[in-house]
Amino acid sequence: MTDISALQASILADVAAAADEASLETVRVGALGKKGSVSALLAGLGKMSPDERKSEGAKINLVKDAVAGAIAQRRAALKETALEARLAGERLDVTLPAREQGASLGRVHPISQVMDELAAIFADMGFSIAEGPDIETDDYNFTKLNFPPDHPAREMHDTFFFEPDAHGRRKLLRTHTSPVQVRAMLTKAPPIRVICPGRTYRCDSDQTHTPMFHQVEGLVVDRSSHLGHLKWILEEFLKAFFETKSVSLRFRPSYFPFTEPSMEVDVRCSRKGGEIRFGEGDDWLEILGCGMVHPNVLRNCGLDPAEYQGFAWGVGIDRLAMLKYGLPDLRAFFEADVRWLRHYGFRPLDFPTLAGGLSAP
Ligand code: 2NL
Repeated sequence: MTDISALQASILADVAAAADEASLETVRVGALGKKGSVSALLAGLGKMSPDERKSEGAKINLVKDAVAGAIAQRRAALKETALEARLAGERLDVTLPAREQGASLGRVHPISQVMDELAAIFADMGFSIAEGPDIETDDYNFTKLNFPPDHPAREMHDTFFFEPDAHGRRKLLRTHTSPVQVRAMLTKAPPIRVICPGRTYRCDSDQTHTPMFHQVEGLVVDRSSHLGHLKWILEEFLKAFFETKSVSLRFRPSYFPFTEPSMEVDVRCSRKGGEIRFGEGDDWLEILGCGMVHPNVLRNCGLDPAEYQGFAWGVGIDRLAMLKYGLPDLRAFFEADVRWLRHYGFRPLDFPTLAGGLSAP
């Protein structure tokens, strides 16, 4: 074997043996670099006779091409292997359960938890959930709901109004979620079964009132919906929500502009040592307001009261959360104190289901 072919064989062996791109580069520099072995042969051509130079030059160039080709091939192979190894290492099984650490970091606010519980309870009874804007028109918030023009809720000191527009119309922060039900009646054909949870606003701020609070309202409209249905739904709702075998309810006559008749509902409870329990005792706690949808409201929302009737109710979510989870101070709900949330919040993956138990899955 000539020196040249021995050199070629040795370089090709080194190329084949290079285990990664870095060692391949070392082989390349050692052969084809400025001071490389093949480059040294080429540099030696200058000292040769023209004939020698011609035959040796051709041989050396063949070696150079063979080496360069082998290096390119090896580099491509190494790149592919490296990519395959990376892909194998980065493979992610998205069906694995979330890591405990991530799941234990955040907390679900009690209000969000209660909203999720309400969704689970009412979805099971065939209700859908509707949402609407926080900024409403006077028409949807008051007029369509049968509030007379001089009703006190329309005063500046009760409701947050925006500046009037060019036509003198003032938008406002909705004072209840009823406008969402108005939108439902205007856009859907009965039978209607919706619950509308969301933020609501009133100019009110003391121990038990915050300017922003949360409400859930429910609405059922059909040809023959009646108070019997309403009572059953409220009973099932309160039983499921407070996770008690039975509840007993007391309906007292009341007044709302948008219902007739209107009622306030008390739930039987016991109060011992500052703890409220439902489904037992001789005390009563006012929990919600309800009634049959006023014929004017049906008419204002495009439904013929001679054909359809319905019932509705409204309940404060914040108070529901306080009662169920024993949270003493409403104002702490909105202080965004992470220590409070860490204590009273819920684990994010423990979302409520009827089958798994609402609050203790
Ligand atoms: C309460 C009382 C109530 C309603 C809300 C309603 C909505 C429409 C039509 C008729 Cl669109 N009624 N909602 C009815 C009765 C009572 O809320 O004390 N909430 C905290």
